[in-house]
Amino acid sequence: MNQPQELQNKKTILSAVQPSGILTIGNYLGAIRNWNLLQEQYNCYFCVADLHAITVRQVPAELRKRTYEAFAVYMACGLDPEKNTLFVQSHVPCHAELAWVLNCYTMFGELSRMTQFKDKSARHSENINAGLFTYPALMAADILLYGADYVPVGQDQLQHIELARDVANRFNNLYSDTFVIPEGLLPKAGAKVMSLADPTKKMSKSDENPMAYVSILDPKDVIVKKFKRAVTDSGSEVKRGEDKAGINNLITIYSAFTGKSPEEVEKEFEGQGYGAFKLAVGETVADTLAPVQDKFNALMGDKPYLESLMKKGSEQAYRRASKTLSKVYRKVGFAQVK
Ligand code: AQP
Repeated sequence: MNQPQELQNKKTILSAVQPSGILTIGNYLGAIRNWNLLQEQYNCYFCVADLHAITVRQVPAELRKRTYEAFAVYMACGLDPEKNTLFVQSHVPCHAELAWVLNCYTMFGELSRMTQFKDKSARHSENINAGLFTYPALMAADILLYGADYVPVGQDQLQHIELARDVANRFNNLYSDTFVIPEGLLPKAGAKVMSLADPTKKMSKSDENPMAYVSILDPKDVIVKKFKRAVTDSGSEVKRGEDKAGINNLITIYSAFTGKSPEEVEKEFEGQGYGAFKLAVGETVADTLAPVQDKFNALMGDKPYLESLMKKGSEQAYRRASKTLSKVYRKVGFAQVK
């Protein structure tokens, strides 16, 4: 099927979030909120990365539920299924297939250097599986299948994008131009939201301490309580500084949610203590998320509708992805019969 002219001229975007927990304000600020801004300008593919999620042990029924929830969160945050291709990764088999091929073009040494692998293998020492190690090859497949020019992500994923670029270049040099070389796109604010329990660590949806993260679906009282209890230093001035990781993080969050610069935030709270500031951050975040939560609840109440969109999205994604895969199979020398 030929693409309409307007899609042919648009650059392509791909991004994803793993349904490994309820999505957090880190995922929101680092990724999904910015996807919204891109959907008009680009040809966008957004997927729920369930294949990635099983690199860490999941409870099957929970994973299934989280997959629906993540899909509904995407839409509740404003992603329009008419303008974007929204799909679930495991519904498009090309991801797993290309990942296998790319595994054979990704070096052991490269994978060993990945920070996420080191962090996650330390956190899950009982289950350091091969999938956790080769995760970046699957992520490269996600990106390269769609010829993505840009991949909007939080800072933690830049290293994986760098690796996807290296693998794509290696493949292109060995054969001929096959893959578009992707670039990471960082948000202006909120590229790295830190844990509320330990502000030297990234906020993660799978953190075992629920006080460490704020989920997009947390009720207002819970959000306010989590910010009230956020770990900060012993000072009282709302001002950024070295050794003030906690307050720096809260200023970043408030600034990302309000659009105010960190300097403006410091001025707004001059002379007020941490208590007043934490309350303001909690209320602002909760009030911004309230309409998202309302839309989410409505969507989750209509599963057949969500499933019809998942199906449509995966068919659309498959059409694009299968073209890239068959090109790759041809280049590496697999016999193809019609
Ligand atoms: N704390 C964060 N600040 C800014 N951006 C973030 N992202 C994740 N955490 C933050 C961005 O969200 C997108 C999806 O991430 P993912 O779910 O695929 O994997 P992740 O980066 O490992 O996210 P989590 O929440 O930490 O998941 P778990 O706990 O399962 O490992 C990416 O664009 C990421 O940059």
